[in-house]
Formats: sequence, C-alpha cells, structure tokens
Amino acid sequence: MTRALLREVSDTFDQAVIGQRGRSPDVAVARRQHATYRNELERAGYDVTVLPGDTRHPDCVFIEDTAVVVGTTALITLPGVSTRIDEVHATEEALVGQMPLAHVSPPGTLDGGDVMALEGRIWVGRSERTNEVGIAQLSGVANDHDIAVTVVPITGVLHLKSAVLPVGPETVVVTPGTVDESLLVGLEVLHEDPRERHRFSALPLMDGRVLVTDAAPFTAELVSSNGGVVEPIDVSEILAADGGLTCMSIIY
Ligand code: CIR
Repeated sequence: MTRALLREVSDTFDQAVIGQRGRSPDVAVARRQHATYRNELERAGYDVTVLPGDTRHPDCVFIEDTAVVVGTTALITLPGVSTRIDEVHATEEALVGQMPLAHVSPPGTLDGGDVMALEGRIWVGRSERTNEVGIAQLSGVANDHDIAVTVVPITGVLHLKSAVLPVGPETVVVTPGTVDESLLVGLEVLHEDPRERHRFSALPLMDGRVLVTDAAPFTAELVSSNGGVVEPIDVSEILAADGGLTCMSIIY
C-alpha cells in the first residue's frame, strides 16, 4: 500500500451533494486544503497520482467512493447516488493495467466510503448508498481472496467511514449511536468526543502518523493518549460537503 490516487477539487465543488449537516463548500479554500492533504501523503512517502477534476462531477474529489482495493483486485464501484455514477470512469482508466479489476453492476450499489479493510477482514456499511446486492458482489470478490466480510448497518451518517475511522492497525474511533459496536469484532474501539460529534475523521499514514481533522481536538487527544502520532489538518470545506480524510484517496 504505497501508492495514493487522488482527484483534484472540481470547479463545481460548491454544487457537491450536501446532507443535512452540510453547507456549500468554498472551492478555493477546498483546493488549498486538498493541496495540504496531498503534501502530507507525499511527506509520508506515498507515490501520489492526482487525476484532473471534472466540472461535470462536483463530488469527484471524493475518489474513495469509486474503487475499493480487495486483496489484489480493484473493485470499481457503482456509487449509490445517480449524480456520482460516472465518476468511476476516470478511476478505472487510472487503475487499469496496474491490478486486476472487477466491477459492481446494477442493481448493486456500493460507495467506497462504506468499505473498511483492517486486519485481513472487511467491514461494509449497509447505508443509503450501499445496498444488499452491492454487498453481495463485494463479498464475492472478497471470498476469492479469502477475506471475511462483516455487514454493518449504519444509522444517521452517510457512510461507514463517516462514523468508524481507523486510527491504527486494529483501532477505530466510533461516533456513538451510529453502529452496533459488537460487530467490530477484534478491534479496539475509542469513542468520538461528544463535543465533537461528526467532526472527527482520520487517515493512518504509512510513516506511522495519523492524519486527523483539526475540528476535533479532544478526540485527537484521545487518539494521541492511546499511542497515536496525530497530525491535525484543516479540511473544513471537505467536512462541509460530508467528506472526511479517507474519502480523498485510494491507497493501494
Ligand atoms: C456525497 O454525498 O457523496 C459527497 N458529498 C460526500 C462523499 C464523501 N465520501 C466519503 O466519505 N467516502
């Protein structure tokens, strides 16, 4: 896992799909925040490729939703909101030839933000974006790689990784009340600080640091006191459009 595929912030990012807690993001500020994110990945040692943004796809910066690495295969997804379906083509073009590809097909839907791979297992969120057929198709690819899949129904958030954030090889930060934590078998669970509900996001980097949102300092302190080396960054405009730190890259 030494490469990172990113996609530029689109000129139309202010028209991104926005949920109840969101607001229209500022495109110029988002670009600066995205550049910082990219720099942190490069500083950590990733070989970073950045695909151009596309004005037809306001949400294209959230490239995580378009492909999921399952073992040695990249599963090209079928995003669960119609305006995002065509985002997958640029991702597929970038990954073809680098690893075998598989595809989610209708009536399956799957957003990469619902897929969490840790400790040789996959947890997949059943959400407004990811349906049973998509989960079955993901499970088929995972079975081919002897990877077990656990389905996690999620409540009140967009994706599994809106609410369950890996901060280490077997540690996650969970937003209380969003998932049945007994399904997170084998993982150490920390809880997002109630003062910072839905403001924490994280991405563990290969140099041992954990990128965290600077909007959740109490939760970051919890991760730090649990042994994590946290690196806070400002991604206010990404959070505004319901994104987080995992969603801006495909790490493979
Ligand atoms: C959407 O609603 O699809 C985007 N505005 C946010 C997607 C965030 N994706 C992610 O966290 N994996």
